[in-house]
Amino acid sequence: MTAHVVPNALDAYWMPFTPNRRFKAHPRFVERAEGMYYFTPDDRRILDATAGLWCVNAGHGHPRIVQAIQAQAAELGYATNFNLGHPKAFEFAGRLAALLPGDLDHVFFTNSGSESVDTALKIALAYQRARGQGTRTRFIGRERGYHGVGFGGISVGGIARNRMSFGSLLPGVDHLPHTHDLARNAFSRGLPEHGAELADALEGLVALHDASNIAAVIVEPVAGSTGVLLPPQGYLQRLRAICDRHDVLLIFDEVITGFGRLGAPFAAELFGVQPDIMTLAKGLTNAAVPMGAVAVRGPIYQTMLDHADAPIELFHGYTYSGHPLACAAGLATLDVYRDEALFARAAAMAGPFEAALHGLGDARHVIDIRNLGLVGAVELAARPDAPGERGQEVFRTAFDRGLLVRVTGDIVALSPALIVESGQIDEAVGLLREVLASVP
Ligand code: PXG
Ligand code: PLP
Repeated sequence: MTAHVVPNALDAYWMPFTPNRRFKAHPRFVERAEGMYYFTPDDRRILDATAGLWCVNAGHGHPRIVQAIQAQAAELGYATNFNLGHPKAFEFAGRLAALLPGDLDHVFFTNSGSESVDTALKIALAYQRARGQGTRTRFIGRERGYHGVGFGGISVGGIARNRMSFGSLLPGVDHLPHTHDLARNAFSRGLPEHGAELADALEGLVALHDASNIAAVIVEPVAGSTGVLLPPQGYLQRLRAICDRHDVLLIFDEVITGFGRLGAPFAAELFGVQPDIMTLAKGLTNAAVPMGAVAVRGPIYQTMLDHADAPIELFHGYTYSGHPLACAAGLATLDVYRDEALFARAAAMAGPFEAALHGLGDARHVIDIRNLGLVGAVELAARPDAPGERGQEVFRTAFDRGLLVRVTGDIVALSPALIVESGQIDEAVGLLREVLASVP
């Protein structure tokens, strides 16, 4: 399909999270993008129902963000943030602090969600030590959690394939049970009714290890990567209460749920649950320049400044922390979210999105549909003896028909940019229905 791409030229690039042999035998390319659409080298239009990879929340190639990056590249392309400041990093941190819920008022910059997660875990350990609770070194993650691909992230993450090849990982990590329960909650609209009690497993782990050994619990408020697993009603509130009872930090990984995805600025606000630390990436810069961030509550930052035992309070940082292009992109992105009222728009489109998605309830292979804000999933029955194959075929067939979806196993996830129009929702769902009918 891409005449001017020579097959041998594909060999050098070891593609991430991709079956390289299969892809290179049947490659698929996009060359440019605008708004809700990608365009292939032969100029076919692909409706992007995934906002890139849950990240291009303001749509592709937003002119204000493009312009900000271009201007910044010409003015200051790079400056280290170690012992040297540039204004936009401070401005961006301040804008984020104002936007973030509660007293999440201090922001550490990274370059990805994975780096944000590993940074958050390190901050949790250093903070516990700084406040005289250095025995609190254990972490608690969750089955089917995705927290990126750093050693910390795969350790607290709950995906066997992301862990099994990589040795002994971080010691001292336990996992809560995941909350996905089709037997009780299939075809829920919004938050599922059953399962808040699954949070009580945290009490069990505290009883086993004693709170004095536990640094933090980390969860995605809504698990994205493993197939849009929604928290049961009351579940996150219960987790928060148990963390409070035992003085354990609660980290929300909002890499996907942040910046309007759920129809509120952050999941923490939608659920009314305040985490102690929040990890961010993706929508932070509309993915136009890679960037991540970790936000912490005032007392954590203050404790580090007051009690950490060296003039440098946190021995941690990246060459590209606070990169000027990323800060410029991030500032422009926040302007766009504000001026186009995109979080409110996501909330307004959530109803039409839910209605259209649940219209697929009678489509072939479908065993569940679930949704919240502008994220949704259609779970398909797996082929006996070939789990994931139907999903892969749906992905390829959809792309050939002009629709980009995200597929995890046999779960099709949709997370359109917050600029999506109702006609585009209908188009995406209509195409998906045709694809499901044509894939055996
Ligand atoms: N935490 C969460 C909750 C994420 O969703 C990361 C951390 C890591 O971010 P980086 O920027 O390091 O990739 C993510 C990323 C998928 C998929 O299959 C999702 C992500 C990444 C790759 C694939 O849906 N989310
Ligand atoms: N490896 C080497 C040899 C380095 O010098 C550095 C940074 O100076 C790194 C890794 C870390 O790179 P980054 O700061 O981009 O994460």
